[in-house]
Amino acid sequence: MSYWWWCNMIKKILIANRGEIAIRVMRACREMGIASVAVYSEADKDALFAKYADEAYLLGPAPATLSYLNIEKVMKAAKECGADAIHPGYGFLAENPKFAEACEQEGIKFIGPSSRVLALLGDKVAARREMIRAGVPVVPGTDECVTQFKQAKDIAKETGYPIIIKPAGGGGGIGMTIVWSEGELEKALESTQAIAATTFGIADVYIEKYLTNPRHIEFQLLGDSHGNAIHLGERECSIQRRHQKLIEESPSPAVNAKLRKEIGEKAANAARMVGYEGAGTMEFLYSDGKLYFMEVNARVQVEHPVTEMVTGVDIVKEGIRIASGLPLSFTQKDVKVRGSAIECRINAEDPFEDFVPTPGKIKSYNAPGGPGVRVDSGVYSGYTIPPFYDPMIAKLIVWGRDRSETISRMRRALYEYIITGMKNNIPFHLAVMENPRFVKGELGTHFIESETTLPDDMAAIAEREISLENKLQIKGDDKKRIAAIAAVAAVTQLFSDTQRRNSNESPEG
Ligand code: MV4
Repeated sequence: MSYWWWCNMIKKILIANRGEIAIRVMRACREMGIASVAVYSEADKDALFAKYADEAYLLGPAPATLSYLNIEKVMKAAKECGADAIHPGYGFLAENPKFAEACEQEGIKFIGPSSRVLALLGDKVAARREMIRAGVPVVPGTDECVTQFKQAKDIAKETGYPIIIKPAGGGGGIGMTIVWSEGELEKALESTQAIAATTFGIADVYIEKYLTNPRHIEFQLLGDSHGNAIHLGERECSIQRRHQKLIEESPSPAVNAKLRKEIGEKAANAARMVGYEGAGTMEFLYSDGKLYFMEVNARVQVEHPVTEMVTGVDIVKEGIRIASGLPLSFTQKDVKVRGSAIECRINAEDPFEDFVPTPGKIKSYNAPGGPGVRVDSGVYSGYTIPPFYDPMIAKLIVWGRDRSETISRMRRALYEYIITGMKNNIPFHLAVMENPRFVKGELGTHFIESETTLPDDMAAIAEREISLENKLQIKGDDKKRIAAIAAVAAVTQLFSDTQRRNSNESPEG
């Protein structure tokens, strides 16, 4: 049964975002025969996404508040170009109910959930309550916001210490306080409320039992406007630093088919219950074999490609179909998780210097390829990464028949990756791909800080292996070049020594 003739198929999409995710959406548009419109800031004039689009509008100066976060400017561009829909990507305005509402009022389709659903899920206390109602297991704690010390004390007595106080208007780890004993509670409650008020404009906080070193596991969901909702299995995102994910994978080494089905179906059911439209993610903490709901991310996420690799579903295209009023193009029983996929976020940051951002000009660039390799990026050789936004250069995603093949393939792809001109975190990814606990799948949210050998491992790999970049004598910075010449000289020496030893003839002939 084909629905195209009665649905209101989108013809032109404005992408209210930048970088790789803007290109990801435009790729879907091109495949679907939909026109794409970029909006860009003065800092992004030369960015690939602004060139890739069929049309491009300058929004304003580099600071996001004057460009990508400015609802009026984005709406003006959308009206001017005659877009019938807006894709928000991730970050910026993606989960802003006011932005979704502005689209609804202008009759421009917001590709994602309704402003009502965004507001509900943006309130973390309301979202928790809704999930409890839907039968999703949540972390033990409150089902309403906590205002009084007495109230907090009673809850903490029930759950036991440690506890964590979280802002109701927050998410993503900002402004949370861990409390280890009752003595610290009153001060912690007051300071968290104060931080919540200044950061999110709402002083409301809630309390959960604090789980020590849990795994971060999230379920990918898709809901349509016909009351269907399905899940695409889970991703594990435990490898992160200061709430910035660095490596994600699907499936999680900790989740078996039974747990996936049980939690996936509960998550999809909850999405159906709230009337969720589009792509979304339900975040869980995993501890002692159990999954506990934390929050919903009402958007397409950075790490969505690992799910696309193992399920074969194009999540972005499906989101556009849903926004056009079409039903999901498949059912839950069509979904199969096949093989294993890992994503490494390649960032312009120095892993040897506490991951400080290193934006700047890319002198030369060669992305990896070959079997099972996907690169989602918005850069090119000669492009300068601006300092105003996040320093992600690319996402390197690989697929393999099993996790072990995926890890070998990732190591191979990282070896192929050439980015010169600025420091990047490829040495970090190489070290993790060799880490014995990572290889065994023993992960937790404190992985990076507890794997204290990682800095030495990074240095050791750089010493041991001559990079492809150095073999090709592509100029990085000078220090690296000198080191490379020395390394090549050492290997040449070793090689001739070995040859001499293995030869029957004496070196003198
Ligand atoms: C927690 C937790 C332990 N127990 N909640 C941080 C990000 C935000 N989405 C929730 N976060 C956490 N909530 C309870 N009850 C530990 C974290 C946490 C974390 C979670 C996911 C990924 C990385 C993390 C790093 C530190 C803390």
